[in-house]
Amino acid sequence: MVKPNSNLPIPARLITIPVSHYCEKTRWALTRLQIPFVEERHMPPFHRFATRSIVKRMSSDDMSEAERNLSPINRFIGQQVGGQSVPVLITPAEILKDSDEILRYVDAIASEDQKLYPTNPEHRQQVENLVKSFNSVLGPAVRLWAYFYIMDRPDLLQPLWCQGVPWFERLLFPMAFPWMRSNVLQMYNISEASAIAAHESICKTFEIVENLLADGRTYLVGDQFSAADLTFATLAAAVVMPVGYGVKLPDISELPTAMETSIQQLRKTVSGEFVFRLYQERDAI
Ligand SMILES: N[C@@H](CCC(=O)N[C@@H](CS)C(=O)NCC(=O)O)C(=O)O
Repeated sequence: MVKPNSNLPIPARLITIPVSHYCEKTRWALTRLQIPFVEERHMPPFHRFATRSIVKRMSSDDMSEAERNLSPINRFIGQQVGGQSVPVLITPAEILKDSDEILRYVDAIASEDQKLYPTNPEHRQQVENLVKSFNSVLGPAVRLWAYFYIMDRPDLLQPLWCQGVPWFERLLFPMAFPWMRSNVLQMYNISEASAIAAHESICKTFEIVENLLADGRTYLVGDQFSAADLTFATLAAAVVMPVGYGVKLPDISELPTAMETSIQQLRKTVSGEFVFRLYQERDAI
């Protein structure tokens, strides 16, 4: 659990699944501005119980595409539990239900030199476009690809889902895992074919980022670290496994061989090196 800065008023609550890259994005953004927050980590599916108590139960119109993919029985069970995806940030004034909303909240508090969204309209538009594409294409592709390899390795998944969660959730992992596995495979439409397509899509995004960096710039847009860099670094982290990720990741030698090989290749790309550099400079940017 991340300790709040004791000089500041009531800390916000950040509800997360430890390994989630969308949660990592918000963890980094909040830490960067030293916004006091307490991270409440949950193992899936217990995050849904945690978010249920604070977020109004969703109607079927509000269902995400992932939830629509579930079998009727799993969707029914999910609807009885209610709740929603993480991250969710509860501040004294409002509840923010999406990583993008959380970044904008952070940006509203940030001083001029720490803004994640540039004030220059042209740069801002470029950041908005990149963030949108990373959130909707890269994030889901990375998750699908990584889960394809580790969903049959509870020994690898257990620490990723359980670091810092309440002890009883950790104890329930062996019972919850088989049901969660079937849910995750359905929700994210995971198969060998979709994992191959996801990998292609990851490589395409890496090429786009490499082309942007080709002129020697330090950051993706303008000369300042922005939401585009933050979103790229965190959403791509699972395919390059940089040092400094917010939860302990396995050593890549423990991963299935095909996964390890891909990670080694992506690490050597300009975009992979960029992710490593941003993580290395994380405390200074
Ligand atoms: N649009 C959301 C996506 C968040 C998301 O997909 N969260 C995943 C974890 S990576 C999640 O909570 N999955 C479990 C669930 O939907 O219950 C955001 O950016 O906050």
